[in-house]
Amino acid sequence: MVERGASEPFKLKSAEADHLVEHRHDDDIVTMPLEGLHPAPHLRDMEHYQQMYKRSIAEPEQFWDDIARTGFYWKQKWDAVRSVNFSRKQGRIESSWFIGSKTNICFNALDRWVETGIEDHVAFLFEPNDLSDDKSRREWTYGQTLAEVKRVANVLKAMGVKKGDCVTLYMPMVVELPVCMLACARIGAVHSVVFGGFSAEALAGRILDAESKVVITCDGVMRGKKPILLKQIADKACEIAQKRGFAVASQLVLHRLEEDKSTCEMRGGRDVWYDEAVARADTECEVEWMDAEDPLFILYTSGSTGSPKGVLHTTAGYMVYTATTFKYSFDYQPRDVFFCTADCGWITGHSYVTYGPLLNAATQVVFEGVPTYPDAGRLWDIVQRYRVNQIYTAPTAIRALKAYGDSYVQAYDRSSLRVLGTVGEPINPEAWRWYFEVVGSSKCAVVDTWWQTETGGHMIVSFGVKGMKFKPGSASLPSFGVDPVLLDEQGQEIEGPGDGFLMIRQGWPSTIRTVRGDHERMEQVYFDRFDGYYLTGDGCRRDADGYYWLTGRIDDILNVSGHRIGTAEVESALVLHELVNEAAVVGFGHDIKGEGIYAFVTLNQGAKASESLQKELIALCRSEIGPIATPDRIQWVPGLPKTRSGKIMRRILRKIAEQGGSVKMEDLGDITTLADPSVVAQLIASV
Ligand code: 6R9
Repeated sequence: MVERGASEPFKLKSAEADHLVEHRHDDDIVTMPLEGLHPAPHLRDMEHYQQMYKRSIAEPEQFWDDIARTGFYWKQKWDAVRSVNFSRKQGRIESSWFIGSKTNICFNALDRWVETGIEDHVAFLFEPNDLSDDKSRREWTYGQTLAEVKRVANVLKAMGVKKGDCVTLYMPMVVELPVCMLACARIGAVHSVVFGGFSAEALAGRILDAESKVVITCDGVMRGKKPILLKQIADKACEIAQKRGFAVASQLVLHRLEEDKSTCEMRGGRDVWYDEAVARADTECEVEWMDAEDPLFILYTSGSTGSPKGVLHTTAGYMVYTATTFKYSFDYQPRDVFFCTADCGWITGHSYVTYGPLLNAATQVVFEGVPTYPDAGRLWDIVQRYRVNQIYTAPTAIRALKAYGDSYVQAYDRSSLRVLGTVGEPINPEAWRWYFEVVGSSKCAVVDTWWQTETGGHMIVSFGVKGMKFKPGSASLPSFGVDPVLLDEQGQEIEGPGDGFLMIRQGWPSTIRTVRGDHERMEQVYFDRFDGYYLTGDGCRRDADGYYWLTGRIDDILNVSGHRIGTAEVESALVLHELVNEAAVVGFGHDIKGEGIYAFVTLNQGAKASESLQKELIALCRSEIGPIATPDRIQWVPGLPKTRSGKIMRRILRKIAEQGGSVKMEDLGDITTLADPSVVAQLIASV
């Protein structure tokens, strides 16, 4: 098997990421509409934001001490607020917060509220895939949620799960998913949620890496009109793990399909139905008091090299940061109804479905389906049905819905909305305007939130505060405790306006702690290139008003519909085919997805390109990774443009992917370092 080709070291490439951000202007300003403000907002105005922000940077320890002390329950208080080292020259990279304290995030999310007597307050409003499925549509109070969490926790204990063990969750977007996450947290188990769209191969890799003896899954789920048979995929993943010498001991299986349970194959001694086990389980379950830095979860995310890495977050810092950002970014107020459309398989679902909202005693909608089923009005039907105050979704969804026209929005009452949140990729101004004008009737704040799996919570935010000047397409201003820095190629800090690598100078409470099983990899990826800062992997521009404009990844990570996919992962899948010699994958501008996947493939001697081979390669990407990794285009090429040291010059491929056969040699920049410059003309000719 031929290994995928390495890339040149990352460079700022904002010009090539232009498709993400076309038509963005510093002086395109929309003032925060007064109608969209709560009468008693958490942030009174921009001065209040500035004052709090400045304090969070100047006196971070006092700032976070105040917030942590007043907003949470601690079994034991901390001895020191933090200990952070972002410099490899100074030693091991570390980030520890609320050192010496003991707490439990599940207790803070549930028991705390039930103990103050608000057990009847609604935590979740479950909205099923099918509009007419009234028997599944239900409310979960804080009391009911806590009771269910305790039972699930006891089931896990009975399966032998102990503090520190990892449990893999492969589930649809139903309330039982956050319930299972909280059950893990309650007993000190570490959860690893794997998005239900990942393949058996991808799931197996994550089960193996985490050494999960217990997997929680579901017979299947309808997403729109499509059934997804999760249990079958989980079984296949267990088989793959078994072949590699690892046995999954138990599967806890939720019953969600209409079909009779008997249609789902259960293996004796290993598989247990969730409802049956939970019904039998004890209703009392003490919480496990956790050290501040005890692991809470791992979440696998794509990197620019190798297989996805297990980003690890711990207990106290993550808890304090997600709760605080939820409150301020969305101005969440008592009795508001929040609605995040993200799946818990992504970090957004962790921080802003499971943890942030519950830590604020919030009420939120959990939606099982997709925004276009039964039609493109579904999200607005939900907004009207539950009188949603804050909606949080991704630019790719906004663009997709915009394409169906305004009538789907206008058919519903959206007057409850105050905040329109966005996350996942830069939002293009056209989508921003539509969100603001059509969805929000020019009355709501558009809160753009830039952050990452590794940062745990919001980092750069366009706060919907009185006096805020929104700039469509700019993530805008740093959140509390976040100190962004732009560096040039030489590692010099850029003062004032400029374009550079986006770095974060000082630690914030929910900084990535490590990559599971490989602290060295974590140090290398995020702290090696520029000593003393956290490397975000994004390029960024700061304008004269101090607003931040994200310009796309500077590494080999694609952002497809707001989901991270490493080009390396797709390339590794493609080269598994016996006829493929080499593959190079780049992104290109895609109207709905933001970025599409473009694969350049060279075949082995004698092999012939064909439509059926193309289908086989697509199937391979889907089975190795999942449908989100399906290449949009495959181009057969005689060779790849490589430097003399064998590195693929991806910028050439990106230009071709973007402009096709019309690309001109003179637009490609310096190609003299290529081992064989004649490859380029052949590449263009083969489009
Ligand atoms: C939360 C999440 C992180 C990468 C990040 C950046 C891109 C996310 C963005 C954004 C511009 C925003 N990104 N939000 N770019 N504006 N508001 O998406 O985490 O899946 O780890 O992806 O997504 O490139 O580096 P994750």
